Amino acid sequence: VSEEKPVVFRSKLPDIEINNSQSLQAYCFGKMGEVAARPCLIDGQTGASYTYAEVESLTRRAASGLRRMGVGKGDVVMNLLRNCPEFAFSFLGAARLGAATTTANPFYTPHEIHRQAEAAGARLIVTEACAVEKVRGFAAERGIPVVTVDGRFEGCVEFAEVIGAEELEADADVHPDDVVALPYSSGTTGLPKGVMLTHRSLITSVAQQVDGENPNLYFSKDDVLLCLLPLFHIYSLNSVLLAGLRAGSAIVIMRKFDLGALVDLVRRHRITIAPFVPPIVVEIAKSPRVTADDLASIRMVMSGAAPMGKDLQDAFMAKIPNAVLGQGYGMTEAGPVLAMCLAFAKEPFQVKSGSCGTVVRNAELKIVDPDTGAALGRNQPGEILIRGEQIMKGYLNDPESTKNTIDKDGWLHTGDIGYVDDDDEIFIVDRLKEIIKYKGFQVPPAELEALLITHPEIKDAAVVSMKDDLAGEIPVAFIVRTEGSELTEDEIKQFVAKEVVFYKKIHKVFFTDFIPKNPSGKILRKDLRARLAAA
Ligand code: AYL
Repeated sequence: VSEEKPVVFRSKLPDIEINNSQSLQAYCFGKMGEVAARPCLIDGQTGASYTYAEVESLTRRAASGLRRMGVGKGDVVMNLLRNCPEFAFSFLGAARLGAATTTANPFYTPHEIHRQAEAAGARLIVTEACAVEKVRGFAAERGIPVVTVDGRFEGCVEFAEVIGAEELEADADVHPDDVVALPYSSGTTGLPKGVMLTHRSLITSVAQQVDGENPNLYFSKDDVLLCLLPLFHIYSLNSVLLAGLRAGSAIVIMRKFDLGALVDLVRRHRITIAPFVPPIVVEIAKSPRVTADDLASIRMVMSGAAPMGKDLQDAFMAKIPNAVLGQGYGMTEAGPVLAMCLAFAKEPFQVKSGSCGTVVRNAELKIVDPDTGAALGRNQPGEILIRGEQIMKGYLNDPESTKNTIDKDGWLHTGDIGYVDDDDEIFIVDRLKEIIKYKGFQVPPAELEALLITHPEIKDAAVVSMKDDLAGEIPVAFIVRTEGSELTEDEIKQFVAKEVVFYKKIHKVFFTDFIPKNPSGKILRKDLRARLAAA
């Protein structure tokens, strides 16, 4: 009798019971009895430190302030912020009201901000000096109040005022399927869409990481987490802030990346856990300014959001011999974590360099042939699918895209190509979807193409990724000019740069006579990437 090939992959850790019918804030502060007086958030810039009891109280006060400004159940608040404690107060305050938070990069251009605020139906915007001018006019036109965390600006309300004296007496009743976070992601195709993450999905995702007798991602009350990655991105919001709160760890908030400041914070606060993305790992690995001594307190380095190859992983480990270095694999729509390095477990497993982890517990993972949909066995690369209560409820106001991403059996299609090896470790080898990842940030080609063809001298355009040592990938454009046009590469680059955040800039332009497309008009990106490889 031949043994049946396993087609559904599971964690090596047993499933646990997850109480995901409570509210996200109740879950995150679930261990208040043990941690009330311990440090919770530390502002790396000012040194201000808040205990768990203080943070909980501040989120109740933020809730009553937001309610006074008109925020209620089912509403959306936009956090347009770099990392700061107020991000957490506002996010959890809104959650207490039964409202959701949509997060965006404060360095977005006005156009990018307005588009998201509009699509998400933002009722209030919380922002800071660097973005105030970009939202003020838009917000005034639509009667949306603007709150600022770092100073007084005409027509805006200071966050300190929102955090009034009184606490919200009781949280709004929430249903587990109510949306609490609304990050934007373009998923496997097209423009950015609102990803509806519910109380149930985020509780499940955090529990899959840090709960249980042998948590997959072991954070303890004695750990000090570095919160350097932007909280407007789901990686940091979920795996650093929410997971850190749940575990009762201290979280040191860093506003912007700088190697010197990073070393200072690690030394001053004895940071034990450092969540990074590959470009930061590269920079630290390469910098002679950062020594093993500087990083001595760190026991765990996480990397995610983009591929980290074996060579880089090995080079970095030489610099930080006493720490475990591993990867998490996530996708905003997946809640976001699909897989986590099992060497991060309380009772760690042996893992291989270059792997992006093993599927999280309480979830199922499948690898399928992208053409036939047939499930594949071990060591065979195919599209990665995930199922479990952590995945998104769907895209906001977009049932069509939702249907194309989550199939009728509840499997979420990632658009990533990978395989599961004999030890249940996942290796990502390619990407089926069109998204470009610049230092882990999403660059949606469809957005840049739509922008490019608004230029009167551009007849057709296609944007694809090109490999880059520093950023991982960079966006480059193939352009068909209109008859007689002498539009230059620089003019095209500038045209785009004016309209988009820095990481979506076009790095190279290739002029061509036509853009290869299939009969239904879909751009054949593989052909274009092949042209790049041949060039
Ligand atoms: P999004 N290795 C290779 N590619 C990765 C990895 C990884 N470790 N992680 C993410 N990606 C790619 O929505 C992959 O193509 O979310 C995936 O579909 O901005 C896409 O990035 C998703 O991009 C964690 C660790 C969250 C990672 C994340 C990733 C969130 C990025 C929580 O603990």
